[in-house]
Amino acid sequence: TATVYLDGHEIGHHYNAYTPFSVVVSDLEPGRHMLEIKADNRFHKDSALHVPNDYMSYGGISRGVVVEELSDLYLEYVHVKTYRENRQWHVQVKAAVNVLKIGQNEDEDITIQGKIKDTAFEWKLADTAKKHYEFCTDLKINGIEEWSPETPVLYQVELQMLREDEVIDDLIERFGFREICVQGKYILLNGKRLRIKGICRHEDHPDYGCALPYQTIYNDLVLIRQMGANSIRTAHYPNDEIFLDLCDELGILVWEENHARGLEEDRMKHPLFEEQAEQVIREMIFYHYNHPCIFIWGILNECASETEEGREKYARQYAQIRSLDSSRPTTSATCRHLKDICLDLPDIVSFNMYSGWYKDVSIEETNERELDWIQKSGGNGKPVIVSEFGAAAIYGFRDRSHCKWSEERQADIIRENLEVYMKNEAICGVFVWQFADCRVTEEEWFSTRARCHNNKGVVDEYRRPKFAFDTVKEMFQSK
Ligand code: ADA
Repeated sequence: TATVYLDGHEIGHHYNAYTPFSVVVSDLEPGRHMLEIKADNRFHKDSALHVPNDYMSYGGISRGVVVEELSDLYLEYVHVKTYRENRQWHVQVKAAVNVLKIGQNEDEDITIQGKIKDTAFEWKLADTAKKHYEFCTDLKINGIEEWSPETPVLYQVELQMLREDEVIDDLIERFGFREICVQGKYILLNGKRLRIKGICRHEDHPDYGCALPYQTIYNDLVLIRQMGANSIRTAHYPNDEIFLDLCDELGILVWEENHARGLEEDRMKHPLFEEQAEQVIREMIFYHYNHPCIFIWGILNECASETEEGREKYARQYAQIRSLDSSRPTTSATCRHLKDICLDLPDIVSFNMYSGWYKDVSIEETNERELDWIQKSGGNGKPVIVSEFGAAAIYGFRDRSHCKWSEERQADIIRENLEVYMKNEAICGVFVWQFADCRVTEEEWFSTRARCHNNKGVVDEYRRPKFAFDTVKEMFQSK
């Protein structure tokens, strides 16, 4: 939770650590001012989402702070949606202008000029009688290169707002020409079937907590690309925009999800749950809309989707996502095996399964039973993703008997799972749990998490590869 003060007066308050927020202050006198931001990571009775968990809720300011001088009219956002119609690429550009001083520009000519490649467009602000104006234009663009993991080509939309001939604001955003569709049991990227070879990643590092600097994020992505992965799941919250910018540039597909992990029915009944969960979705989509790397919006990892109360909230959140962005499919990683009552709601069915770690069961039989049940319980004909599987290992612990917690056993279990999932035509993607070992909260988790870490990383928290790193690399690069 962040509280923002200017010259000692509270001007803003924001719950949740993972999504951006902004505060506009007008009529500020020129001169020196004091901007203070108070970050509070304590678990609190008014917090429905931040609870003791299998990841760390760090304190401190974990995202960038930007101070920007605005004119009395400013461009609030620009959203770019790309799609193809009869092989012709279209760009739908939506933007908004906010007016801080109503009626101050009645007789002035206010124009918003836009440009994508060599295509120009223009909007006129008829008056400044309202606080907020929205614009939308649909353009046909030729001669572009599509964005994909193989060719992550990026373009810019450039807006300028002019009062008479003076530029009073501009806004430049990057985007990519790509289109995500669900067709039967397949996810299509630009019309081609995707096979997701993914890994789940927490924002966590022993030197930086969750506030990883650019180079550290970049190094993670290089390692993940070396593994032959083409996708990352932001378990279990929206990620830093530096991460998303880098995934755009490196062509790494991202499943981004709202902030929730393992909230049972009683927690989903928290009086502030809906308000807080839906705020994360609103801010996640508002601020991350233009990133071509994001191909799926996820919600509510392993929450109470086996209950009627839970179903109602899942349904609300899927509907909210679709109302904010119709260009990306939805999903949720479930662990309510053989009892989930929400599989008819998302576009893609995803499940977490730890065959071979928590339960020494046949991976093949467990998978066949799960897939059969999904087909009969609302997921029929939909794409299926195994959103988590894996095992723990303590870095450097070798054991010739391959006992549990050894690097050998982790590699064995991951290999056996990938052999089953990657050859199954009903499964269009997998996400290994997880990239790096990460801190967990001591409350409620220390006893089952050696070192107060979730040790299922294929690299340890210092990014030192375990045997499993090589196993994932061999399997991802061979198929
Ligand atoms: C769940 C959960 C992950 C992690 C994992 C584990 O699937 O979604 O956050 O806790 O289990 O390590 O057991």
